[in-house]
Amino acid sequence: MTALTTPALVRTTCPYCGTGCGVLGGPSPVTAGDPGHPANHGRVCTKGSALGETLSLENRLLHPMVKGERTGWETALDLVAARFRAAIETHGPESVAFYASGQLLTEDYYVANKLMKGFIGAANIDTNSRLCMASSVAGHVRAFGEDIVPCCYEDLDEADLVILVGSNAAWCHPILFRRLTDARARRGTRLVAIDPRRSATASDCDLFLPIHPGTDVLLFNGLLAHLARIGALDKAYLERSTAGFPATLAAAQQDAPDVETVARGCGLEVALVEAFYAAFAATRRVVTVYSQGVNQSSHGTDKVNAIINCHLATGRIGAPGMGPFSFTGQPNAMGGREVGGLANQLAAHAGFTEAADLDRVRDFWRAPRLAERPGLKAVELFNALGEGRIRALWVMGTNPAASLPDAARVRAALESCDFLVVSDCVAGTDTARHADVLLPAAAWGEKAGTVTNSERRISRQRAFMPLPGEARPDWWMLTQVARRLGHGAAFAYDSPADIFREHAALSGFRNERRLFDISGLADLSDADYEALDPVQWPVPAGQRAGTARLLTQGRFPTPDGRARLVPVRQAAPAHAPSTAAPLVLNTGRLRDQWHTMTRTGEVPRLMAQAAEAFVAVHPLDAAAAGLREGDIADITSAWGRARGRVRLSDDLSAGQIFMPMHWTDEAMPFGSPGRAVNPDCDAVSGQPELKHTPVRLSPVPLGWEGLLLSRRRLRPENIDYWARTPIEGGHAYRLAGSGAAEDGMERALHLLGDDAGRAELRDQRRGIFRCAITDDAGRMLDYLMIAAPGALPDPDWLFTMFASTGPLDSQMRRSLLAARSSGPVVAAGEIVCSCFGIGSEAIRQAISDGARDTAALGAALKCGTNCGSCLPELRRFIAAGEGGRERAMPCFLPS
Ligand SMILES: Nc1nc2c(c(=O)[nH]1)N[C@H]1C(S)=C(S)[C@@H](COP(=O)(O)OP(=O)(O)OC[C@H]3O[C@@H](n4cnc5c(=O)[nH]c(N)nc54)[C@H](O)[C@@H]3O)O[C@H]1N2
Ligand SMILES: Nc1nc2c(c(=O)[nH]1)N[C@H]1C(S)=C(S)[C@@H](COP(=O)(O)OP(=O)(O)OC[C@H]3O[C@@H](n4cnc5c(=O)[nH]c(N)nc54)[C@H](O)[C@@H]3O)O[C@H]1N2
Ligand code: SF4
Ligand SMILES: [Mo]
Repeated sequence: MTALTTPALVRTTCPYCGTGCGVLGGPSPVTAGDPGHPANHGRVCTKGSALGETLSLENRLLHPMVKGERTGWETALDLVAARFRAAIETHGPESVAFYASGQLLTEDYYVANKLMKGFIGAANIDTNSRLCMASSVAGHVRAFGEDIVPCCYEDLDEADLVILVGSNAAWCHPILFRRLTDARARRGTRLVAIDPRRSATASDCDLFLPIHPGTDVLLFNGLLAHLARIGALDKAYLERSTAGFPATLAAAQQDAPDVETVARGCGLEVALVEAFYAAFAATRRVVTVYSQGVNQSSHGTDKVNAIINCHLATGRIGAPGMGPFSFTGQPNAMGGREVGGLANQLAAHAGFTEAADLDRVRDFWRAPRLAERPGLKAVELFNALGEGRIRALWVMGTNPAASLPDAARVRAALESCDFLVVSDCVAGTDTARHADVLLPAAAWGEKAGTVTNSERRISRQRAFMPLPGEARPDWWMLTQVARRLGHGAAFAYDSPADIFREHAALSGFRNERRLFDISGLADLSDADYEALDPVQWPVPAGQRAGTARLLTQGRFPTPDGRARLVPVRQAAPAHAPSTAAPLVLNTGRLRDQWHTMTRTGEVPRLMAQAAEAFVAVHPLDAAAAGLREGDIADITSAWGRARGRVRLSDDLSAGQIFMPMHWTDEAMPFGSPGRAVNPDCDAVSGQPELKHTPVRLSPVPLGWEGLLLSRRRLRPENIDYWARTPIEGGHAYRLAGSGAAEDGMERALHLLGDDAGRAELRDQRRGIFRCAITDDAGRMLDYLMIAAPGALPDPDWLFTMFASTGPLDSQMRRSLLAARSSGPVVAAGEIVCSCFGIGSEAIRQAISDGARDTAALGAALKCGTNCGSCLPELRRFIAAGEGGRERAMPCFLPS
């Protein structure tokens, strides 16, 4: 560890998930976990451990661009200001909008929000947090009077029962899941998963409830009714600290008169429901973790309140080891909520409903025309864009063409709108393609500011690399535009520290009730800010230390100091399956990818988990649709279409399919599920229902398939189906088409151009084609093979050959043309441990050779011994093998 704490290493924070791990960044560039950070104590997951591999400038946006032409900052900023000013003057302030991101730093976010709400004078700033945290925010506000996450990470260590609802933490918050499985090993914490899908998390929990999609409200209403029935409520707490209990219980009882009704409605065995209810009733230290299976629903806010109701009714909140705990998604999802980045919030946890709040923010900002009503929420905002009601839009730090629902419509709106500005770090994104102006943003490692994680902990992101090209931080661009719009005095910031101090001061300004208060940090000097240690809010005036746990006194930031139980009823999802669309499409994340893959999609070892977009299908549904493993399927809904490679899986029940959210047209056209996903939103939070869309599956008829390895980054637009994967030394392209193999050859050859050093093998009759292109020194540049569908060989040995930089010898050429490795090929199977590239086949072999636990697997293969993110999957292999010692399957059913 000493090597890691040399002065050259800079303490910063991981730019991925809301766990908010401390990372040491160095100039070499190296990255490692920061042993001194309280969120991770030095650990990092697969994505965090590969951060050093994402710092290349290959795909970066390095200069301002106007209509595809490079320009200077002055020209670009003048144009942005002129077009925003023109729209505001002609059509009013509500004709312009910002669409921001939980990946902005708090300082960027604060400036964007202040400019739009305080000085442009409309609240049309919304953020991708609408797709992510909006239902949790709304649920917190309904229950607590403010967007408060009461728990801290120590509660995960100290709980006796942890319920994960719609959270695949093993993949999405791996370091927090490690804390949970460590707590289980240390003190016997029991873990329950509630998810329609046997995710990596569900398969590593002690009890798994494979709930029918969208029925969480019923399950938790049933829990409340059950707790009342058996006398397990905390009457004193209810009386002293809450309001709304009788109506809430009545609603719950109407939904769930008995356990059998719940079991039927949720599609669960009665014994499973009983086991879960009994565990909750018998355990005081219960933490309920929830994430997108809860939030991304047309009734997401009700799901949140159904969960919180149970904690309030039993007083299981505000003490060690207990409470409702919404895991935040993005690195700064929480910071965005602090500054008020959502269109229905104002700033510093103030909303639009109270005149005093408006006055306070207006006075503090000295804002000439403060927005006085909420703006458009993400889905509405893009509808307005498509209808021409928004004339100028600035998208910063997010990729809505891929990540919003009904994405074909979003893409059309981006294309047709009057003026689109996109600030991003990378050049090619599905959204950037439509931009009039592209502004090059400083990336992680280059920019500085703060982020807040799931437990309200504010950590510094610090720069450890110089700004490349003409890239600039987002706060700087916004400030420059604000000055050009005539608001120079209010945006006279010279550094992130200036902005942070103002944000901290606003949080304490005439603050009588709100818990979000970091005014203790308002007088940080530049040096203090530079040295700021991770600290949990609130940090009220006169204080520098943070606060770990909130709501500890049974007092809430509501007018009467009481929490609200909210009566909720189970309702149907926005759209039910039908004969035209009989399957429910669920979407979510993979362990090794981050969102639209702009960074993780460039790292070969992170692409090893899945090379192409896929659709996980139950064998019965696949058979019904005429699909086999490895086929390509179209996924069609009433809104649009997506495409993926079929993976048979019984981790979902028949009737449900799952697609990862990560692929975009940059890596695989139609690989994003976004076009197919329905745009219905939760009525309270405005969060879209990204986890539940009725679809049908159909096979894509194929005449040929191909594999192309190339040093070049291509877009094989002339091919029906293609998917690009980075590999050592270049890129691999999976290709396929509906025509005859010969047609495939011609199309693929067209991509390669006329190169001299070419060796070919062509067999028209069998539809086989192979071609290797070398440079003058005999080194491989491109390699192409075409075969009948399903007949391509395992490509791993080819990748190895492609990675080597030496010239091809005659034996290599022969083996390339024969499409057969000269040495023995050991099929790796699906890669499980991406740190060491260990696949499922080797793991199964080691288990049948006698490995009985993850330690033995690690000793034999090294898998799981670096970042440990694959330990949940390794336990699953162990459990499935013979004589497995570590449990990874439901086991606390009543005997
Ligand atoms: N590896 C990785 N980690 C990430 C991210 C990433 O892109 N990659 N992104 C980050 C972000 S921004 C976010 S928001 C988080 C998201 O983190 P999670 O919410 O944990 O991840 P998801 O895969 O979106 O969805 C979680 C689960 O919800 C389940 N689900 C679907 N419908 C229902 C339902 O009706 N009820 C219940 N109970 N469950 C349901 C899905 O099957 C899925 O397993 O991850 C963060 N961490
Ligand atoms: N079907 C489906 N859709 C989903 C979800 C789902 O589960 N299913 N989940 C939703 C959720 S929870 C989320 S959070 C969203 C995420 O979706 P997006 O936000 O659209 O995805 P990202 O790929 O993270 O986009 C971030 C972009 O910002 C750029 N960037 C990174 N850092 C900076 C910076 O500092 N400044 C600027 N200007 N740019 C930067 C990156 O290069 C990238 O292009 O997707 C949502 N969409
Ligand atoms: S769990 Fe992984 S992705 Fe999330 S913050 Fe930590 S290292 Fe980064
Ligand atoms: Mo998210």
